[in-house]
Amino acid sequence: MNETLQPIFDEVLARNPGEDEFHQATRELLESLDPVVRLHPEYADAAIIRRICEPERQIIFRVPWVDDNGQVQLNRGFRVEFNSALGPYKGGLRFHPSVYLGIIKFLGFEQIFKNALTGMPIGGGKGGSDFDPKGRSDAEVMRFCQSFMTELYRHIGEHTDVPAGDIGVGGREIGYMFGQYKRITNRYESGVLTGKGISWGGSLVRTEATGYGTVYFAQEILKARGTSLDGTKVVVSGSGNVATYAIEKAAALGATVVACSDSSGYVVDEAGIDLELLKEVKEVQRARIDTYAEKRGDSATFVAGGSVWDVPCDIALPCATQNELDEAAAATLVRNGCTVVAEGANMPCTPEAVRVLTEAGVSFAPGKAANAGGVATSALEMQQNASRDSWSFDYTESRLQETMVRIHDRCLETADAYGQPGSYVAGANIAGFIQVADAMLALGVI
Ligand code: NDP
Ligand code: 2IT
Repeated sequence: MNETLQPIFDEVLARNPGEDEFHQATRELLESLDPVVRLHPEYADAAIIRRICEPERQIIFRVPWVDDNGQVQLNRGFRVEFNSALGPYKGGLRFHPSVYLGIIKFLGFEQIFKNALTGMPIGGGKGGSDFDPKGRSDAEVMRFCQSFMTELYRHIGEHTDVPAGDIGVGGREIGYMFGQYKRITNRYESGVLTGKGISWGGSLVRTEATGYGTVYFAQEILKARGTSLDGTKVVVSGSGNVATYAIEKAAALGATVVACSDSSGYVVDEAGIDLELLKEVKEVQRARIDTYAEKRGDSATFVAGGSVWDVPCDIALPCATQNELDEAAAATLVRNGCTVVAEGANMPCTPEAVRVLTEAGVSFAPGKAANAGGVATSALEMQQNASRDSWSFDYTESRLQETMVRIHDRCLETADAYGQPGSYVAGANIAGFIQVADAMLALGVI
């Protein structure tokens, strides 16, 4: 890091002790900004980078709720409103036992630049709780969501802060939270949350958008390399929302998806993952991934634990969680001839993995570019809510696809302009940063 950026990073470390994932995300961004600060001293003069690394507001709250046995349970809720230079704070809510302030801050920080790349008028934020929905009844999940929203409602609004889903938060949870918001405020304010059900203000394609968008991004990378998805072998990690629809779109574009996973292990299915069965197991039964292999019969095997990246593939789509693909996994992918890695999840590749992939000539697309289709379609949901309209599946999907093509091209053009041809990391970080930085300069010292 250069002499302007290093002290800023040192300040981030000192101000945010123990928040490893937040340090990782800020370091990765700052490492891309060397050519930017040389060309634009005005950013340093206005302390833009220092201000961008400090959330505008951080909210932490108690979430008490009563379980099915009548016992009082206690969780912690978070909402980090990171940057509103481009629009209302926008970003998902994550319910997972690993959630603490450092995870929410890394996600909120990434969201600022991802949202800028979409070209939509949305700022960056993220929230969640250390609540673990696994094994909880619908009634318990509802009571938790209602308690969570009983505090969160006072901080959000269609012009203020618009949450959505992330790990552990899907249509069911958004429904319970929207219901409680509506009850407390006595307003049918559709635009306060995205990822809503279709019959009550949701957008077609939002459910599919992150996974589809990641595959569209991979398709653009392959085009730039003079090839296509057709006939390729793909490995996807995870088996949640993003993974499911990445599998669906990759298969639709002619690839065979030979493996996917959850935190218990992975399944290999050389005949190609049977999507209907996967949805039945994961979305309807909320079962573990070994149930898929049991029901699938001969073509599938379940491997307990282990690394899904051991399965040979041409294209790898990490769609589970942060730091799930490390240096050793990257080396395995390279050895097996993988040429493209596109992040459906947020920061799934460790910095060492990114280095191994890049040095081997693998095209690597960071999450803030490759998974931006989810939040971009959330912005389309907000547009539909604002105009009390609802668009067709095909029209909405065409808007998603155009957005992914535009982000892809903007990354490559920006990387070229700043002397790092072919680097999606440099392109995404620099293009996203400049857009937010220019808006912050215009808005004064706030
Ligand atoms: P889901 O909760 O639907 O699915 C998460 C999947 O990842 C599950 O298969 C889960 O397995 C696995 N997983 C989660 N945590 C871990 C862990 N610590 N170790 C191993 N596996 C894990 O979440 P989403 O699909 O929505 O999110 C996946 C990723 O995509 C996240 O990084 C999220 O931030 C990112 N993302 C999501 C967007 C969206 O629109 N939903 C948009 C952009 C990015 P298990 O069930 O065993 O925990
Ligand atoms: O990480 C992400 O971009 C999301 N979880 C989606 C955010 C959103 O507001 O749709």
